[in-house]
Amino acid sequence: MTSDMQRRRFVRGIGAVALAGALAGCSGGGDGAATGGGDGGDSASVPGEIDSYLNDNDANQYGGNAADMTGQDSVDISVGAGNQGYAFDPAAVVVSAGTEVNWVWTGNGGQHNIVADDGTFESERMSSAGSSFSHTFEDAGNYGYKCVPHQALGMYGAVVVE
Ligand SMILES: [Cu+2]
Repeated sequence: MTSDMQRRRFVRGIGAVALAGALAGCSGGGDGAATGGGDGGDSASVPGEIDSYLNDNDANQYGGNAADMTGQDSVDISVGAGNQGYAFDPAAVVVSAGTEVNWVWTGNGGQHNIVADDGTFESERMSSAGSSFSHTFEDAGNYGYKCVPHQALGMYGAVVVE
């Protein structure tokens, strides 16, 4: 039952994006439904559980909102962002179920990895620019993760799957 509801919401999200795209062409103004076409798009609110998780761990680059990346087949998150390379950018994202998230290393900040708190995904430690790690989120839920080498420096992030 839960998954039926989620599937319906997912389908509706796709429809809204397709419709918005058809209507808006490449104008992109307005405050309509999920546009999410490019980087740095709309922001979305963050579930309390994830907001606490990121605040409690002093997550770098987290300002209380998530990037709304719903309705996309795949999204990119930078690994090694910020002045010192100890951040994920965006630190928090909201995606639709079925989305592939690609973490892409900037080459800054030394060795990083991606480790989900609940063990759902875990990458190798890598440092070279262009290295990447992907995970497809099939199930709705809140997924907090961190870079183990830099967890004491606030290198935390989260993926919220709708
Ligand atoms: Cu790191």
